[in-house]
Amino acid sequence: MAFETITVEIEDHVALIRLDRPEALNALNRELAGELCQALREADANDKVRCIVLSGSEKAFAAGADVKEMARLRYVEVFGDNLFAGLNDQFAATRKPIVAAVAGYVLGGGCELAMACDFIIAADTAKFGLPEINLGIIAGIGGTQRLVRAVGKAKAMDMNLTGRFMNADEAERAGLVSRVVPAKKLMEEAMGAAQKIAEKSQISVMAAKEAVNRSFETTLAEGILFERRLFHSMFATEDQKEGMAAFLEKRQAQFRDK
Ligand code: CO8
Repeated sequence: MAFETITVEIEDHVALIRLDRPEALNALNRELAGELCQALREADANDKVRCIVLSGSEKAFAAGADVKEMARLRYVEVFGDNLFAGLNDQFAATRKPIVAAVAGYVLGGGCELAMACDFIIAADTAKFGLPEINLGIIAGIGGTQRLVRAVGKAKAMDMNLTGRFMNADEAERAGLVSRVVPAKKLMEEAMGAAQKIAEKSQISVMAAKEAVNRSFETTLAEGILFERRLFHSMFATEDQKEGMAAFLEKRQAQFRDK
């Protein structure tokens, strides 16, 4: 289906979803949130898609939630609508990996969206920040929670309380992003990473994602047990047999997601 605020292309098993509200630096409004949820749901359900890349433009991944839309809202409306709760829920429910490819402004809800992805590849032009504090509000799509887990309390507090921006180098040093590349190479790098993931057995990819995400929700002992059980379960798959046979026979594995 045609979307108004995002574009979706599927190429070689990778769904590339781009935020597309250039007039507002891709600010997240309710329409965009709804369309993004739908696109993620559809990509997750589409057998042709094995990995998802979420991106914006060269100027902005997204400059936050749409202040023009939010400014007039009252408590009863944001509470009643559970504003943006659906986005967090949809990211949590998506089983295929989501790679964020970000450039330019990655602010507020945009930064939170990037952090909801499985990992972030950043252009050297990326600027990360949680400037909600300047608007008399706080982060509301996970910024106070996920940033602490990504970079630790000191920087997370600094960003949440001062609203200062972090450049791509600082973000990489702090562990917020996995790679920084020249802006011109961003999409090539992100699509390349997604293609690499798409080549693997989807069963082991989804299991690895589930296991890493469990580490945020549980104790180390429980997480290690969860991982071991998933690891054991891999031996019930044909892809484990194929992956190991291919290694021993010195050939490329042909995974069939079975
Ligand atoms: N919302 C709406 N419109 C925006 C936004 C935004 N967040 N950001 C930029 N725009 C619009 C501008 O209004 C402008 O449009 P117009 O010309 O019609 O006024 C256009 O995009 C271009 O922006 P600028 O002219 O400001 O471009 P600059 O290059 O001068 O500045 C900045 C770029 C620094 C990014 C600047 O636009 C800015 O500070 N933007 C706002 C950043 C911000 O405060 N983000 C946080 C928003 S709040 C939020 O994200 C909350 C998330 C959690 C909600 C959870 C609810 C439960």
